[in-house]
Amino acid sequence: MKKVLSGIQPSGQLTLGNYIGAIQNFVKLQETHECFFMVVDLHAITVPQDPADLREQTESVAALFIAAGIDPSKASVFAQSHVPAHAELGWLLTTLTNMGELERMTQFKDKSEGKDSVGAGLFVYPALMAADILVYNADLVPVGDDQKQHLELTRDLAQRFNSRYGDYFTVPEPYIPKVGARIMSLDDASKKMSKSNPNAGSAIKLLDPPDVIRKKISRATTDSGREIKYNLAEKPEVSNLMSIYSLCSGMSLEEIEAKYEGQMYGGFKKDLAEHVVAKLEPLQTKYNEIRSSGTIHEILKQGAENVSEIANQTVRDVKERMGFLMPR
Ligand code: AQP
Repeated sequence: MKKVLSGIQPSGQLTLGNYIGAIQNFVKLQETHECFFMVVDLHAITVPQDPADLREQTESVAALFIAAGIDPSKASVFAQSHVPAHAELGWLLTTLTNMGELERMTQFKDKSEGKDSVGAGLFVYPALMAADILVYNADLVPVGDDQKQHLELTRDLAQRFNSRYGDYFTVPEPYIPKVGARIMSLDDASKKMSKSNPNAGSAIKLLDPPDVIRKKISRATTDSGREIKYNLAEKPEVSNLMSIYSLCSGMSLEEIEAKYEGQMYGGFKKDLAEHVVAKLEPLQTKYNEIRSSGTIHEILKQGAENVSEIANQTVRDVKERMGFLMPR
């Protein structure tokens, strides 16, 4: 069975972008693949995190995985920091990574832009992401469009290791959804919807109450003109809302255009809000049940136990190949 690995940072409340671009695919893939789904807490600390928030968000992301339909009896769900082999392989791979490769990463450029001081962790984080994937020799990595460049680096590092130390790592493939790979901000369609964007109106959070969702959508930026037409170049804001509409309602973009022909943005936005509310309601109900059941710690513990042996073995193999004196 092919292996799938992916993770989400507990760096804020998850957004509709994280759900559509990533989690929905996790749920599908668990039926056909051996899956590893992580809450990547070591990645989250590449930007400052309040300790209490980090703990809460880690539990919350894991609960959202389960609420969205990830079944811990089918997929291993765990916290990255509970499996120390990730950090150890991350260091080994950092030493194989060139500065120039890291400097080219657009996510680093975006996240460091305009900051007086930028942590070194943010810079080297793509090597840790490579370790997350390679430590299980994953074949497939379901991610949104924004992670494509990091995955390219992972592939390069796997190939570099294999050519220096002999064939060992599987070179993983990205699995990027055809629709929904990049949901954009509600206030600016040139930026992706992000959980850490400080402007609350920019993102629909998975746990937003219905009235908050309605308000955010009614205030979402729309392009000048009136037509409800999908045209990314000329109408990026409306096109983004149409994508969300399509993904939440199951209607095609053509059907949406036909339904709102000759109408203005108001009615379209109102209906869109109801589709988003309906999509998130069952997820929110399930989430509340899981949080009050107190089972998340046990699920994460079990998940880490399931995967630790594979991860530890990979680190032993890699160290042996690299020439470390192994303890006897
Ligand atoms: N807007 C998006 N549209 C589609 N997919 C998205 N993803 C993130 N934003 C969108 C996908 O969600 C997964 C989790 O990503 P992450 O938590 O590791 O970090 P990220 O990509 O940096 O996500 P955020 O929400 O923007 O987090 P912050 O604000 O902390 O940087 C990935 O598969 C990603 O592609």
